[in-house]
Amino acid sequence: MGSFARFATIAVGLCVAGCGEQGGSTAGTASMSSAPGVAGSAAKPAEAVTGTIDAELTHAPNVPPPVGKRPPAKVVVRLEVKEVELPISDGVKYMFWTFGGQVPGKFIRVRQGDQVEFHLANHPDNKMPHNIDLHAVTGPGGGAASSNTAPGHESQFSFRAQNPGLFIYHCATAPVGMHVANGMTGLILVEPPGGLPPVDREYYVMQNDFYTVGKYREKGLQPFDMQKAIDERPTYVVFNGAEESLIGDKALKAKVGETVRLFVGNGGPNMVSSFHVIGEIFDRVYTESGVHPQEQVQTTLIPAGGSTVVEFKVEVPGTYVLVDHSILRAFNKGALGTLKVEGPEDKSIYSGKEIDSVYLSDKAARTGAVAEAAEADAKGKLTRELQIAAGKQLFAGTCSACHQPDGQGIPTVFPPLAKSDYLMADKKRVIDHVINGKTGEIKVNGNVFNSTMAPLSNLPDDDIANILTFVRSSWGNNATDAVSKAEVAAVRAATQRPPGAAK
Ligand code: HEC
Ligand SMILES: [Cu+2]
Repeated sequence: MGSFARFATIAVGLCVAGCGEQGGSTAGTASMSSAPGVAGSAAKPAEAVTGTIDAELTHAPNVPPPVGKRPPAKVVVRLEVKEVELPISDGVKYMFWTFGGQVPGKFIRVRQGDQVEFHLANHPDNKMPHNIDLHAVTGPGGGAASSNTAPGHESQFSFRAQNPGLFIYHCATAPVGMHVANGMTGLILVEPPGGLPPVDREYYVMQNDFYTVGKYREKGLQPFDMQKAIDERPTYVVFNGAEESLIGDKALKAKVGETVRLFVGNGGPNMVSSFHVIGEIFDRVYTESGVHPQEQVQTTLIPAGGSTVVEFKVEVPGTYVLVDHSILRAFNKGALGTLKVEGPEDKSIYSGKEIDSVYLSDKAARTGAVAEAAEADAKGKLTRELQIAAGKQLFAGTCSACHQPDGQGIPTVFPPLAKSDYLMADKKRVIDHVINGKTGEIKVNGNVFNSTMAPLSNLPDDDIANILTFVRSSWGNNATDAVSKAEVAAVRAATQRPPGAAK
């Protein structure tokens, strides 16, 4: 987004940072692998290691402080594997296997030339053996064979961080796919001597795909589905281990004029990410975390088991949406996060308005009510009030794009749900319209509509029940009863799928 000259300066800056201390050649010949004689490669004799540092590790989206100008050191990394039940979506839980207690694994930041002493602990309450394969390690298995660790035990190995770059680490215990699919991936950054050029904000974002027995947003504790994983049919594709990990209070933050650097990993196990930030153009992308930045990129591919570093200056305030631009993953599997930028507007760059529920969907109005209703339901204590609160959140984005946030619709185009005689006349018919859509002439409060509502059969039964309970009790509709998920399930069960349609 800046002038060409600015990039030239930064490119030189990177070479100074990345090559200067080792007196290597220009950035023009450097590469992430160790080409002999090239700056930042392993071909030179190792620099002397001075002192011992206990590595500070961070949970996403935070990253540890830069290495700065310090010389290579012995760095002690302590990481503990914990098997923990955590939310993956509102009201949906999953038994994650984690490096450090959350997904993704804790961020590790070292300097090229550091001698890393790695301690992998496996918490005594865990059920599984685990290990770690760091792509930053030069040597067979990336550390995996040296770190097989039973619950209650700890392993230790050491390696020299030879190559600069942003590397994935993951568990490589059989069945490997299952360990990775349960969340066992993280990032280790190996900074070049002198460190990366300073920026205003740095964040850690990791994409993963998850495979649950229940469909997307089916509530409760969801078991892992190995067959779906083998078939590469993810139920969830999310950033930082949960659908809402970068939403609301947890949005990434920046101020107008600042440069943001995202360290983005793709832990897979299966999906390749088309990483994009809606409303931004990446000034620089270190494609696949190689040393040569590509410039002016809209969307960048991140392989499974790979990473990228993107940098961009934010110039106008508002909400920027991180997505996997395989776009149904963003809107129907969860691969959506936000960056909130505050500061003065610049109407010459952008005159328009802030994004609304169209992009954020029901997350725009997230209140925690969906999870609350699901928990109450699991205990047999669901009330109509809890359903209304959950339905109100889900209505935003799911239905409001057409029927409008106040339920008034748009004359001649989208019928009103507010004070709708059609809506209130037949509960079963309305459930059927949401599951199966509706085409053709209908009369609402005396006005004729002749259009099409697409089926929303992808929504789980309880979400449809809660939305309709809300709608039938709002804006002058005065239902006194609720719509139950059993009523929705009954309509769904009676629905004939079109011949050949996917189940
Ligand atoms: C993409 C636009 C769109 C979305 C999203 C949408 N609808 Fe509709 N809806 C329509 C249209 C158009 C009609 C009229 C269909 C016709 O003319 O046959 C309609 C009709 C209806 C009706 C019957 C008429 C009335 O006003 O009482 C109900 C009830 C309804 N929708 C509820 C919902 C609910 C609940 C949701 C969210 C779960 C939803 N709709 C999402 C476009 C939409
Ligand atoms: Cu494991």
